[in-house]
Amino acid sequence: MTTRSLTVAAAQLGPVPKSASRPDTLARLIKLLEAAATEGAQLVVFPEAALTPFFPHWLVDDDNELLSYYEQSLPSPDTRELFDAARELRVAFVLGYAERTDDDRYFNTAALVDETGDVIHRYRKIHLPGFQSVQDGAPFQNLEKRYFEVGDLGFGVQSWRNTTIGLAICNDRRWAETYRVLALKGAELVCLGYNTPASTPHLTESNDLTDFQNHLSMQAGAYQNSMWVVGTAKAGIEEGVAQIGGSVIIAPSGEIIATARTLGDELVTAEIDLDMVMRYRRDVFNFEQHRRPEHYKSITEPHPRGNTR
Ligand code: CDT
Repeated sequence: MTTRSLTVAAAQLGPVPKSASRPDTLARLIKLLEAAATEGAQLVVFPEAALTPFFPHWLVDDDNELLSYYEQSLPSPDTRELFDAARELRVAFVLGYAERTDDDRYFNTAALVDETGDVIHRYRKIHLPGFQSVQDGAPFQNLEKRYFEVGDLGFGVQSWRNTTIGLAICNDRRWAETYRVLALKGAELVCLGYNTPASTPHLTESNDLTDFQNHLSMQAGAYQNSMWVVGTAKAGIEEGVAQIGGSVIIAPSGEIIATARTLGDELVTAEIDLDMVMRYRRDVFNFEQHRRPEHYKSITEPHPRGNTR
């Protein structure tokens, strides 16, 4: 009996400084794509906001600077070479980027681009962390709620080659609903990128747990929903903010089968057994047989002594 397998790669990036030109950054992505092709990868996952520094980490006063971080089309003139490389190498990729729409709406977006260079699926980040306004005294900001709208495309899935793919972005990975909705829609592989500070200014007690909680979230999501997860970091010290690495490929068993060792540009590649998804979904996580949503009662009314006092 043949198994369905796929070779996937997490293409971790080190910091992208403000001073880097788009062509400089794109050249790094293309280099990783070429290395992935050499290793036999069919799908490469780049980080969240892979083309720019993670600008929500500071207040951008200058409108021209702010607009320079968004892509108005994909491929844009600045990113076309990456799409051409994918077509030549016959490698698909997932790219996180800041999106500006034709009617001037702004989203934190990821696109799935197939091996012919066509965008076949798009996801706009739903769980935006951080704040609308500057937090005085914080060592760095997270102004995602200022620079992006909440994604309006829901959690969709896309059939591609021999599997079904779902996308998520950074903070989405911490929320159980992300994986469950994607799993219920049939996703076997979740691809996500992240920019995660090594410390959390408003929850310092978790500072030593950042790497642990990063993997915990994705491993739990993978296991509890019987899916593969590829998580890719933008790592290292970017514009003064230290970001974690730890890019991973995680099996439906919840096990990490490959992980990054550095905080720089690094490729993490593995051949994955897609049938493992069905083996787990036929048994422990047979949603049809064991899941009981009709018994969960109302989830819309929190207990009066709920989670915020
Ligand atoms: N980019 C992004 O979503 N970052 C958030 C920071 C929150 S800190 C707990 C993340 O979830 O990694």
